[in-house]
Amino acid sequence: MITIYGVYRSRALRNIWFLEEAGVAFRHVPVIQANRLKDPDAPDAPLHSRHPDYLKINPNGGIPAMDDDGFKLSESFAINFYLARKFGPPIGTDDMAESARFAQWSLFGATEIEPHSIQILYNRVQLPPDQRNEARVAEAIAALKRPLATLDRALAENGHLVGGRFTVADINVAEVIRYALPAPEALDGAPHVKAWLAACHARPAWKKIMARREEEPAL
Ligand SMILES: N[C@@H](CCC(=O)N[C@@H](CS)C(=O)NCC(=O)O)C(=O)O
Repeated sequence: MITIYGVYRSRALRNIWFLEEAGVAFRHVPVIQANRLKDPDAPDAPLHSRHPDYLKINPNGGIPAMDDDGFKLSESFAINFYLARKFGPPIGTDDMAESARFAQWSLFGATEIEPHSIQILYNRVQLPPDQRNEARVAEAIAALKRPLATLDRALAENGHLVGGRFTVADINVAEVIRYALPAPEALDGAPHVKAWLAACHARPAWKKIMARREEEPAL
């Protein structure tokens, strides 16, 4: 059985979304980010990303991680590539060219989008208000213009990134675009991205995991 380590309020959501879309039963261990705890070393602290027991699963100490009957894997996108291969279509694939396209779009998301979109999340939502910096948000919005235009052109064709259907590529890229939503103006020049993201977030699997995320203690 597959175990996913990591709370819903983390990149574990990418893997949980995949599994829900594919209808795969899994075990969930809600490892929390150590930096969200007041005292991670307290004896009653929940299992967290820097706990020695968790470092045996992911020596780098980030969430998510996966264990599939003893096969341990970290890195959210690597886990989704594994799941895509293991469970195949429609969310994954058996086809080498589609697999390569999954990697192309996911790495595009990880390298061209996430470094900027996450600055929007930090500086509009996650940092304490006195540490937020609007100049960083403006820089991020400017830096996102080119990759968002590329994504917009790709989505204009048929509303999906690979194979004309909803796949792991949509999951991985939608998850990094989501970080930009605290600055909705970032998507102003990208109508197809907006429509695609709304369709991704209208999916029953997404609604289900968002409901579970809301139930999770915010701390
Ligand atoms: N590149 C990694 C990033 C993992 C990561 O940094 N996760 C965050 C939560 S979303 C985390 O674990 N932060 C707390 C920590 O590093 O201790 C991935 O995509 O899995």
